[in-house]
Amino acid sequence: MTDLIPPHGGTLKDLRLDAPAAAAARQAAVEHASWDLSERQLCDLELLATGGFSPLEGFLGRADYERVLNEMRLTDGTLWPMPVTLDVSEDFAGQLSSGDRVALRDPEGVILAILHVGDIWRPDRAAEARAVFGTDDPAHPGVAYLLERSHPVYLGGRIEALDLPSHYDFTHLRLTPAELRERFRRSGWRRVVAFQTRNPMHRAHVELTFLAARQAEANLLIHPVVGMTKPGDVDHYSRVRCYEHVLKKYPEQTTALSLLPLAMRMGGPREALWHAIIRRNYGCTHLIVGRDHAGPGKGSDGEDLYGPYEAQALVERYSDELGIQMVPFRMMVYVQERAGYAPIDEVDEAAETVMNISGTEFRRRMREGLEIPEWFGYPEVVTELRKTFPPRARQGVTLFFTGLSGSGKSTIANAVMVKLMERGGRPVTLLDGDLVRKHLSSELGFSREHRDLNIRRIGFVAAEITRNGGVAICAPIAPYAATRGDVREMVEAANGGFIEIHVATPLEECERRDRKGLYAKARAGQIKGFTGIDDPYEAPEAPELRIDTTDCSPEEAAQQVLLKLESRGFIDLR
Ligand code: PPS
Repeated sequence: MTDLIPPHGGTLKDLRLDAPAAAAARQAAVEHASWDLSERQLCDLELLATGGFSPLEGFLGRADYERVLNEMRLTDGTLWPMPVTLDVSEDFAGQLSSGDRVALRDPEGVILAILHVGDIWRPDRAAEARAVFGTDDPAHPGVAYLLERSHPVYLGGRIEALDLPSHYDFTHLRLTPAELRERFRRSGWRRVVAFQTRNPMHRAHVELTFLAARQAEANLLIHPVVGMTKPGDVDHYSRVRCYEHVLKKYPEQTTALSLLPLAMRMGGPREALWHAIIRRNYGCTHLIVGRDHAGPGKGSDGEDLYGPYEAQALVERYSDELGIQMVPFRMMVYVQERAGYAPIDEVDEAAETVMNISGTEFRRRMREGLEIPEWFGYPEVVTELRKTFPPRARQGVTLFFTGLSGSGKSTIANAVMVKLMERGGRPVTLLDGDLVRKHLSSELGFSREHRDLNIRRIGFVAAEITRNGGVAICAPIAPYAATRGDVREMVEAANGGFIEIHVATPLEECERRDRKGLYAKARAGQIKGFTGIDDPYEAPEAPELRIDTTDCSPEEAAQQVLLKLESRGFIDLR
């Protein structure tokens, strides 16, 4: 096999200043405007600084940006498929002119780089989405980021890096392009095939990478992205622990693991080209491009946004100028008769039995604590993932009671709390409306704005309790549907359950009980903006449970909640 590519990938543009120059630049920075980098910008800066984005020397200026959008090239003609831009607010951009310098800071305020401002412009972000991602459908995570989260003005310009963003996790695995090249050189690795991933690795991935390395007669680099991946992905801490187990499955001295602090855009074909250039910069000679590489999933119409092998086709088209070769791969499946894996296009599906577990099915089995067959996953990896995704019976959960004042929320919530404490097994916290207003929200009143703030605070605390495996029982009025929806999102993002219980006791009954005498005062005009009287209550349309306490005792209501928890798998009553 001929070596088409010089080993270890051409000239690196390392943008870091030496120590004395960095110290001088840091001192001079007191004069500059300061910009606090977002999570995505921090990732981009790190790859710019270390040369992961060579040949870029900073954030793209306007002419480069436009040519990248239209032709995937910088103005000097170099292939570059992805805009790497610094987006800032209108107000901040208003203070700047071309020629100024800006101190770019991390969230703690540490100056990481100086930007020499060149162009300042207001991009058409929807047009950018269509050019880069082929769509402006916000179901595409890259589009959603661009349209909903990025700032409206771009700053282009050269960067001088003073420090890399600090990382305290897995520092032994965070090799820069120069360090990785050096490691390959020392080990005598002249051909290295990189495997890009944002998911935990199972047997199929190991088989695929093993075959790819054999085919390319190369050593293997597992090079997972640990910057930003697709929303909803497994967190990188859990994934890296899995990769460390998987590394032991390869023959010794053949395979390395290093982490890539890239912020993915889920840009499919363009992103695959970008990944190839980045891996070339890291000293690799080959990149595996599989099915649906860097795929964003489905659009709002339920159709796949890119074809499964579109990324391979685009990388193939530019193969002459990339400086790294693609190892294209079809999906690997388990073939029962062979008791082993094979690329799907090499299987005779009429004569052989193909087995596969989709990502969705895998997640379902994990959630329900079901068996994961050994042909699919390594037991060590499954055990690791089970720590992160315990079965429902060990997950945290939020019980969110909502309803009018006097509807019975607190009474049922207290009864449920006591029942759960009696059973044991999970820590239980009650965030009752009145309790929260005393301890968390004592300065708030009952305007819409204050009620929302109150509910969001409850949501934040409930999400943290849920994340850590506890049961959070909340019982505020929470009159607004949109705010309740936000709380649901916060809790579900914390790897736990959210059960909304509408305590639907009618207003007449609440008013008849009037246990605190507040309805009488509200009717008399002594309390203004009282929920149900002169302030709205938006009843939930599809709560997990609805209870009217008019003819139902607290014990019976609590029992309904426990049965709901059981039917959802969060507790086992038997
Ligand atoms: S909210 O809307 O969810 O922020 O309300 P919450 O924190 O649950 O507080 C409701 C309790 O505050 C008392 N209270 C009022 N409720 C509604 N409207 C007005 N204007 C109001 N003023 C005081 C009332 O005791 C509520 O308690 P519960 O337990 O619901 O009866």
